This record gives sequence, C-alpha cells and structure tokens, in this order.
Amino acid sequence: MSDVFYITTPIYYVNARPHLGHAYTTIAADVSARFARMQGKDTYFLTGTDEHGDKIVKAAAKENQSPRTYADAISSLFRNLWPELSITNDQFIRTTDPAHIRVVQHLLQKIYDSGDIYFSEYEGLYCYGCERFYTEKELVDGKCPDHLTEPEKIREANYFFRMGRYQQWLIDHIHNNPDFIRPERYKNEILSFLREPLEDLCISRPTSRLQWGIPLPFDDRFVTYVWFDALTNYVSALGYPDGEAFQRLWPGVQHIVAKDIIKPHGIYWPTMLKAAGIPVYHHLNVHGYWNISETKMSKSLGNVVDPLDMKNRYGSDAFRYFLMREMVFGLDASFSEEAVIGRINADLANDIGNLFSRVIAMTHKYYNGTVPSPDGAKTALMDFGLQAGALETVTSFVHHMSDFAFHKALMAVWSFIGQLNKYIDATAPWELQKNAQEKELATVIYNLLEGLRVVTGLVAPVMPETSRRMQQHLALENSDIDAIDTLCQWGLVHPGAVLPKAVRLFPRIDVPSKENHKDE
Ligand code: ME8
Repeated sequence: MSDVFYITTPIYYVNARPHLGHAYTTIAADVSARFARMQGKDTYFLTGTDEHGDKIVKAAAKENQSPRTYADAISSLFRNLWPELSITNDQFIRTTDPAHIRVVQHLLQKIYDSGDIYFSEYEGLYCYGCERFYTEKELVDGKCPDHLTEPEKIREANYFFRMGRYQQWLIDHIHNNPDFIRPERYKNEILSFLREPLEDLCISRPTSRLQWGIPLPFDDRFVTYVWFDALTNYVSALGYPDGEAFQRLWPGVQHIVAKDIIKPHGIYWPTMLKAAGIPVYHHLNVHGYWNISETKMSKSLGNVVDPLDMKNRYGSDAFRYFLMREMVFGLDASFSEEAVIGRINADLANDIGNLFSRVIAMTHKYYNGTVPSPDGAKTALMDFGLQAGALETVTSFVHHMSDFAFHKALMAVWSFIGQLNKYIDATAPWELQKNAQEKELATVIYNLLEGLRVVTGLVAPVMPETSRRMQQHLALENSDIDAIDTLCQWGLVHPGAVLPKAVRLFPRIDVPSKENHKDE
C-alpha cells in the first residue's frame, strides 16, 4: 500500500457558478483526503478552475466582460465556496496561472520533439459546445449527444497528437491493472471506446478562431486545445518536471471525476502521460450524476442546486453526510430536499444524535459527568461482542473508504451505532443501578463512551465539525485521536475526565408542508 496519496478533482469550467455536482466531487475528494490523513499518509489534495477556451469567451461576452475579468470572478466563487463546505484542499490551481502555462508549453514541446505531435489539414464535424470534433458515429441523429445541436463542418490545419499510437498499450495497461478505472462499468465503457480505432487528437486551435488559450511553443499562430491544457494541471500543480512535490507525490496519484469526462481522463490523459514518459495514475475513480427528479441538473433547465443554500439551510456536515451516504459511488442518484431532511431526521437526529445524548446523559445521571473506571474483572462479562464489533467496523470502514465506496463505509459505521444502541438495551444500565451492581454499571458506561469515541473517529472524514464537537464532549483532546491505529485500540477515554453536558447534535427538522414549498 502506497504511503502517498495525491487526490485531484476535475478543474471546473468558469462559465457558470458552482453547483451541487461540483460540490459532490469536491466533498468526495475531501473525504478521501481526510481519510488518507487518518491513515498517516503523505496527503495532497488539489482542486481548481479551467479557464481557457471558447466556452469561457462566450460566457464572458454575454456579461460584457473580458475573459480574464469574468474568469477571475467565477474562479473566486469556487475558491470561496470550498472553505464553507469544510474542504481541505492544499492548492487551488487556475489554468491562467503563469506556472501552469509554462508547464503546458514544456509538455507540448517535449511531445513535439519526440515526434508525437504533427501538423496536418483536417476536415471534420465540430461541436463548439464541446470544443471538439465528432465522428459521424458518435453523433445521435446527427447531433452532439451532450448539446443536442448539429456540429458544423469545418476545415482547418492543426496540430495533432499521435494518440492512436498508444491504443494497444492502453488496452494492455487496463487489462493488467483491473482497477485502473473504477468502478468496473466505466472501465468497460473505456474498453468499448477502444474497440474502435483510436484517432489522433487535434490539440490546437488557430488564433484566427480563438485567442483565449495557451500559445503553442512551436507555432504561435495556434493556441492549445483546452483539454490538453486542462489535463496538464495535475502535473503542473506539483511543479513538473523538476519540482520536489512532483517527485514525492506523483507516485500516489488518483483522480476523481464524473462519468461525463471519462474519455479525456481515461484515454487522452494516460496516452499523453505515456508519450511524455510520465508514469500513469493509479486510479481514475468515476461517479455518476446527481439528477433532480430523474433529469440531469443543468443551467439551461433551471434546476441547479446551490451548495451554499444547502449549507445555510442544513449545515455543512449534514449536507456532506447526505451526499456521501445517498449516492452509490458510480451510479446516478436523485437529489431532493425531502431526501436530505429524511436522512437528517433518521440517521443524524435519531441514530447518532440520540445515542450520543443518551450516553452522555447517563454519565451525568450516574456519575455527575465523570468518566467511571471500568472494572477489569467485569470487562469480558459486560462486553456483549462490543470490542470485536468496533474492530470489525474499523476494518470494514477502511476497506470501503479505500475503494471510494463511501456509502458502504457509512453503512458500516451506522451498523455499529445500532450495535451500541442494542448494547444499552442488553445491559440495561438502569437495572444495574437499581441492583447496585456498581462494577458492572461502571464497565458498561465506560464501554459506551469508548464505543462513541470510535464513532467520532469514523465520522470525522465526512462530518469533521460534528466529530470535533463529540470529541470535546468525550474530553478527547490528543491530536491523533482520529488516527486509524488509535481507533483499533480500546480503553482510551480517560477515567476521571469530566464531560460537559450533552448538546443536541442535530435537531429534528419538521417536514415542510406542500404549501410552504409552493413558492420555492
Ligand atoms: O468538465 N452530478 O468542467 P465542469 C455529479 N473543465 N457531478 C457533476 C454534475 C452532476 N450533475 N455536474 C457536474 C469540466 N459535476 C472540465 C474538467 S479536468 C482536467 C477538466 C462535476 O465544470 C463532476 O465532477 O463541466 C464532473 O466531472 C465535473 O463537475 C465537470 O465539471
């Protein structure tokens, strides 16, 4: 297992404000980065914005702004949103950063010098929305499948990357590394693209048509195709080729994207890396779409969910929990506020929230809030499989988190929360008190506090603020309290520590009536 974890999100286009889909991917990356830190890995987390190309020029023109001014404004919206959602990225890259531009030019020159970039005339069907040529076969009823518009036939001289040369290498690489692209359905999708001959990739745009881009280092009559520019951010951010960060972190790289951009990430990017002599990434982790009532969220349909609204309404932790728990990583999911409220009430207010208040309240009732000492002699007798349950939960959590199966990791934690609730029923602390079984009672309360400690660590990547609050209530202050190694131990809550009175972690939310919904 690599002890380096370098995780990237797509860099988002600055042609529109951030929405729920961007928030999901970035939160998923954040959860995976926080988890890697818990494992003690050398972790680096990159996100940013993709700012060149025709799309941005058009969006800026609509607002009567220069591409630069427009890109600055929208890029700031993304940059400022992330701390609101407890995102812990180490860097925010922009493709207009001079350091990035230098690396794109370096990479182009390198591939050009090695003979994998050539100049040629090309006539093809071009979709301005996608900023790429389509083959007849790829069109649906003669239209671009994404934009549902007819592409235009254009003839141009351009530079091409000999992508076709790497087709067999890529097929072999995918077969030899079965989880290179995961989950499996997306690996199969890429393999099915690769059943057709892979055409070379047009990597330039003439400046007569587009100026908002990075000039080719070997021909300034052209700017770089946005995807070649954008994909390079993953290495330029680390100071490729000589940067210390590149040498250290690149061996542990993984990407997260949604299914809309698997072709550039699953085909263009690995072949570009191969051509440049850079080792390819470990995993491309692909998730599905968030839909709103079965329809893809999109600006033109006017059904875009604003992540900041969601945070303001439900809190960052609850919103993060909902997204991670509701979507089966790899499949599409449906977003509705009813579903958010349902999960908050059932999983957060009820399951974890009640358990927490109940255990802290019992500690106050029986011990004035002071953590009792467990009685060694009674430990086995009063255990009821709790310690083994905790350890199994941590093991299964680590397994699922490493696979990016966030929903399964959370299900494992919630099953342990269920076990703790059952433990209360099975041991009946109120009976122990009535019967003056002091040692048994002390052991049971201590075990419950220990169980809660493990829960606080396991929810930390998804709900960092809640986890911190719970840890304060358990008087856990040491800095490695979330380390996976620590969660595998038993007996770390301090007997004698005085616990603050419980607070309600998540108040129940009343389901708004249909009337209240009307004007939303
Ligand atoms: O494609 N559900 O940028 P982009 C889930 N600049 N995730 C969604 C989503 C939805 N409905 N909609 C968007 C680009 N996303 C390029 C990337 S990378 C070198 C260049 C998320 O602003 C998801 O992560 O269109 C998707 O892949 C990404 O936003 C597309 O962002």
